[in-house]
Amino acid sequence: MERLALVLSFFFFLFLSKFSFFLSPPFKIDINECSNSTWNNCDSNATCANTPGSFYCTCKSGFFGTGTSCTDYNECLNQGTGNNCNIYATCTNTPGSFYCTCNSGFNGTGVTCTEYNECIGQNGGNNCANGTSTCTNTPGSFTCACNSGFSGNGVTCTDYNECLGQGSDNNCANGTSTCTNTVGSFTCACNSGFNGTGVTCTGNIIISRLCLWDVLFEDNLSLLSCRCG
Ligand SMILES: [Ca+2]
Ligand SMILES: [Ca+2]
Ligand SMILES: [Ca+2]
Repeated sequence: MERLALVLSFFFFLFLSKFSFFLSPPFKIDINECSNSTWNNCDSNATCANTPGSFYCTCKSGFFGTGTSCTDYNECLNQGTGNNCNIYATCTNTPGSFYCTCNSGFNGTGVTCTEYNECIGQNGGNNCANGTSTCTNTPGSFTCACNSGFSGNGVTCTDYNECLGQGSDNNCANGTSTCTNTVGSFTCACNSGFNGTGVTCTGNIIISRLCLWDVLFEDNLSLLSCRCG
């Protein structure tokens, strides 16, 4: 009988030692390992959860791993859940998260980015030459081009002298009119003795016998300026 009591006592002790965490004091008090970082081995980027007799670790949002070791997701490389940055934004990775910044030429939160029109002076506007060039809006930027009659890079534009005979820069009547350069353009005026727009000039010539003699025998070209009369 004493032997049976001894065996029962042994098994009762074994039961208490194995399953006492289910019981309330005074049998055994559960230690909350999560209440002190030195009592658990969770990563600094993990959340500790206490359980009866133990604990477990779960990596925080933005991290992956076992819980005792957690690594940041680089959302900008589309790890984990990726990122929601706009196609016109730049993604920057941070520990546990990321952020989006709209690229130059765009306004917004980074998740939404709206192109703005520098040509109507928004956000500092543009640096096109004022009054002598034309601004053209482009996605994320703008371009400047000198207006007709001006030369340059669009940021600085200077008047073009069409009267210097550069190619077909002016359409003044050749030989019978005079070209005058103006800022951004030019004018043509018929020479003295000719009538017209300057682009076309008609000579008001009265050919006398003397003049005809001059034209025929001295200088054919003088017909244009012959105003004998
Ligand atoms: Ca991250
Ligand atoms: Ca733009
Ligand atoms: Ca000009």
